[in-house]
Amino acid sequence: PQFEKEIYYVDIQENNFINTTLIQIFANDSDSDENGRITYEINNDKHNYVWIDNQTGIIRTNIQFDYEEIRNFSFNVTAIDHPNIGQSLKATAMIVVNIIDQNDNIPQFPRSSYEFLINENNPPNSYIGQVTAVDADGPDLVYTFDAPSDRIKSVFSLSPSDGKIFALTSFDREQFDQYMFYVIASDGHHVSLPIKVHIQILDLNDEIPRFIFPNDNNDTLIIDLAYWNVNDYICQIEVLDEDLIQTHTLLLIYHYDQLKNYDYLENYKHMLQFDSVKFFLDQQGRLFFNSSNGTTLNEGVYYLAFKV
Ligand SMILES: [Ca+2]
Ligand SMILES: [Ca+2]
Ligand SMILES: [Ca+2]
Ligand SMILES: [Ca+2]
Repeated sequence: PQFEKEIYYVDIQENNFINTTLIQIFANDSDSDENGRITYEINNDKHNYVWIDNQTGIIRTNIQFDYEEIRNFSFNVTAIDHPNIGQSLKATAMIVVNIIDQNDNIPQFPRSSYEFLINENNPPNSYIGQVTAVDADGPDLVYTFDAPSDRIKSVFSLSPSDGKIFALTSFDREQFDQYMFYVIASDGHHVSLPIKVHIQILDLNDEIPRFIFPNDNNDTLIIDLAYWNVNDYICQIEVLDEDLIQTHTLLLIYHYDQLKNYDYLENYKHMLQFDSVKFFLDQQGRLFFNSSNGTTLNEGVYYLAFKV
């Protein structure tokens, strides 16, 4: 017997049905009758992926192929004649099977949520982080926001090809300290489940502390000596610093020299007399009369200055 070819090449799409016909092979034998009757066998088929009809030479699949598991395989087939007398004669051919990829996997993110941190006051177009999905069919995925708000679209950009997230603008933690949005990955046919991206804006010391009390419109306390005890708490000096980390220090001013950048007061210097020694501030910014140095409060006006 003699095969038409030494090697047969066959393509088959993955996800085939079992028993799909791969190919029909044919060997010629010029002898007549039984001398020329041929049967076929598969040799060295360790994997058992296919089976052959030994009369017709039709080779069919035993399993459903998965391109992501196996991309090609080969095996040998033998054609045997059946002589009335003497040894049977054989011929061998090789079958090479190529499995063709289908887009049969959905892109998947390894995590359902991501958290990224970025300092406020970043320059525009700063890189924040990257989200990456995997797809067993291949790496060509497109990343997009999933139903983003106008605000998210105006503040973040997402690189479609690699899932990199950038800040379009500079963040101010004192305005918004976190953002949340969803990202999906598409392979052109399947879309991943949305993943949650949480972006936290980290604080920098960029806010100037301000006095809430006293202030320009409210800077005087009236105490009635008749009802007031010398050890009583007087008031809270209130300072607002919108930074998360409170690094400011509140001081009671004793001398004009402790003030900086107050040159405009130069002309009033002789008038600036502070009664600070009669008072003290505790760590919490609460103001008390300083009864420890034997001072007594008399009727009159006392001037205090604070610095933060
Ligand atoms: Ca595939
Ligand atoms: Ca895919
Ligand atoms: Ca800020
Ligand atoms: Ca800040």
